[in-house]
Amino acid sequence: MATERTFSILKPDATKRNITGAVNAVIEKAALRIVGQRRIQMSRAQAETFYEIHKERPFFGELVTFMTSGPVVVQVLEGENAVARYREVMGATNPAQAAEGTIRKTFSESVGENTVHGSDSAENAKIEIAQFFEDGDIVG
Ligand code: IDP
Ligand code: MG
Repeated sequence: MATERTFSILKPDATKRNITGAVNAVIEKAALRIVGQRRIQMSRAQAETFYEIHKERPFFGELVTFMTSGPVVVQVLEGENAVARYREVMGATNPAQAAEGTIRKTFSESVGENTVHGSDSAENAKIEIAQFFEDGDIVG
């Protein structure tokens, strides 16, 4: 299995509750290395572009409103099989269905406000990283 990178967001429910360090501890314990990290306020346009794939879904408006409701932390994570590994560490989209010990099971309060984003493929990881990071801001 090769070392790869994935894109992560600590969502506004995480910054609001001041638990970004606690979430990062879970990420690092899972042998994922935070090689890029920046705290930003996402604009509406950025959130709409980022979640474009969901624009026909009934929760799209709610999702964009949530993602712009406060600061987020955008991250690049590096490790063995990082895309799949991070999806495992995050847990199911709905925290009620997430496995014990996952970030969403431990920290999330609803399917919408579910604390973290992680890319679902290596191809999307590249696209998502490029939306928020310059090459020089990732130091592996
Ligand atoms: P994922 O984040 O686990 O990949 P997706 O299905 O790609 O899940 O959905 C993107 C995001 O949209 C979720 O993380 C969550 O914040 C939000 N979302 C997904 N399903 C619902 C829903 O049924 N109601 C409200 N928000 C949702
Ligand atoms: Mg997704």
